Amino acid sequence: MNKQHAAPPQLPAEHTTPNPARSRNRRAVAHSTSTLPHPPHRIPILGDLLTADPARPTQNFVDLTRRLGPIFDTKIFNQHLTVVSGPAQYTELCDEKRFGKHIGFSIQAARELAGDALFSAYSTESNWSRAHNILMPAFALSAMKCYHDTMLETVRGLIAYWDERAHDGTVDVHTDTSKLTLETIARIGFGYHFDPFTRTKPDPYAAAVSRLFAFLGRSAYRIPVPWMEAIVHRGEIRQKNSDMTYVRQVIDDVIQSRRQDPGGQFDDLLQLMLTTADPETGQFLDDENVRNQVFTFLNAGHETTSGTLSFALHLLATHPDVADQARDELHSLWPADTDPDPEFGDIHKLRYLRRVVDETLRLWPIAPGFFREPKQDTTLGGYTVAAGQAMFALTLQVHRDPVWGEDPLAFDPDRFLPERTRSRPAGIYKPFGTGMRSCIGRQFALHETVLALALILHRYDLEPEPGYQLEVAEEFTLKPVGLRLGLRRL
Ligand code: MNH
Repeated sequence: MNKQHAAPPQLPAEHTTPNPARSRNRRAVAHSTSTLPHPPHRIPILGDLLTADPARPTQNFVDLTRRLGPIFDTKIFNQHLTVVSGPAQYTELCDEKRFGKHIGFSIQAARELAGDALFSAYSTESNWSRAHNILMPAFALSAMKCYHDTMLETVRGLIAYWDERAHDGTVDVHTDTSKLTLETIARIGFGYHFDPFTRTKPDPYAAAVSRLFAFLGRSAYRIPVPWMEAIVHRGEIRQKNSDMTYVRQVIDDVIQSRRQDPGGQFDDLLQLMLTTADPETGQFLDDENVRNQVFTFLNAGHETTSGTLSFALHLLATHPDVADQARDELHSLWPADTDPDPEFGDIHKLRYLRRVVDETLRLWPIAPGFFREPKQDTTLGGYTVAAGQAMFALTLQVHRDPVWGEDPLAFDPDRFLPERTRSRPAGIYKPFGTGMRSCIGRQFALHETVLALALILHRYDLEPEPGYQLEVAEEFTLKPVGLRLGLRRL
């Protein structure tokens, strides 16, 4: 069905928590979008549906930018979305005094599964600040020390798995990086082991979780009229409901057994959420919210990091000079003929490898943009924009703007040398979003990514598949399609 774009229509009101700002501003919104440039061939009722690209929505926005400029309007049925892709306007859109996170479109769909957990909460909901205050310390750079050993053990699981496959043919990169990152966040999040590298049958919990994520990813492509959706997609919806019941039950069982064992020694995120009060209000998170947070971490914490790893491996395989330079750095820590035993502090010594990751997230920001809305009626790029208006900060385009220099599409990790970073305008590099709603898991993702790449590069030579052309799919996040690499033990 070819009828949608990046931003699925909002769920009807009964599925969502009402947002007073939105209903108040509905009329102004319709008016202010009418003066913006928009895609050609717009028609009544369907809007820009016929020229939209449901499979590659944000890559299509990048193409549209060339024709429509730094700020333009798109419309699918009655849903407008203002796309902002000029570096100057993007930087303005990140001004927290005038703009904030917008909960609409796909994030509304996520609320059905994750409620008011960190990612999908309105900034004004008390559970947002409560969870933010409780969890921030667990995601500080210093906290990564506690997770380092678990991350290392999980990466070693992947390495052992790849060792067995290294001599015959190629590996399915994204499937395997996803196994790695889901396992890492499940262990660190709530002490759950999927054991994806040793089990022969799929874990029923992992299978349910991955079907739910896929369901969320497809929400843009279902009929936006609830009673029609219920009929046309009844099989998929029945599966979603039973998966959701099962996942809730598993998480609730873990929560219950923790509650019954208050003296037990656990040091995971779940334990922190169950035993820590918000320092500001003295309040605890309730069980339903804790369950939603666990589910959110499993989701937010794994697809993004696995995408980063997959694109980095593709770029390293196709730029052997960069891979060699990264290996030189690794060998200065761990000689080529040893089995590395990375310590927490080692990860921060790998400055070149970190630049490889930064540059990967520039060219392929796994979260290709984020939603914003004006706090009050204002102007942007010479256009009036109304309070509550749905806007999209198109990171994917800003990261490729000529402001990055001569050849913005070239993969050049040294762009992130401190002196070159200083010579660019600030505020044009935002792979982790912006302001108070930016990514809480940034240090977590960077530590895991650098650690995994270090062990992989130290052990294997990466061979691209002859003739492979990178194709990028979108399901909220970007991911490479059909990426396979040959691994040769070094
Ligand atoms: Mn993460 C928010 C990108 C890894 C947990 N993340 C965001 C946002 C971006 C983002 C962009 C802002 C979204 C918005 O404005 O609507 N996140 C990433 C990327 C990676 C990543 C590119 C990996 C690379 N994120 C992780 C990991 C975790 C995590 C790992 C958890 C372990 N992210 C979150 C949570 C939020 C978030 C939770 C919501 C924070 C909030 O709104 O308070």
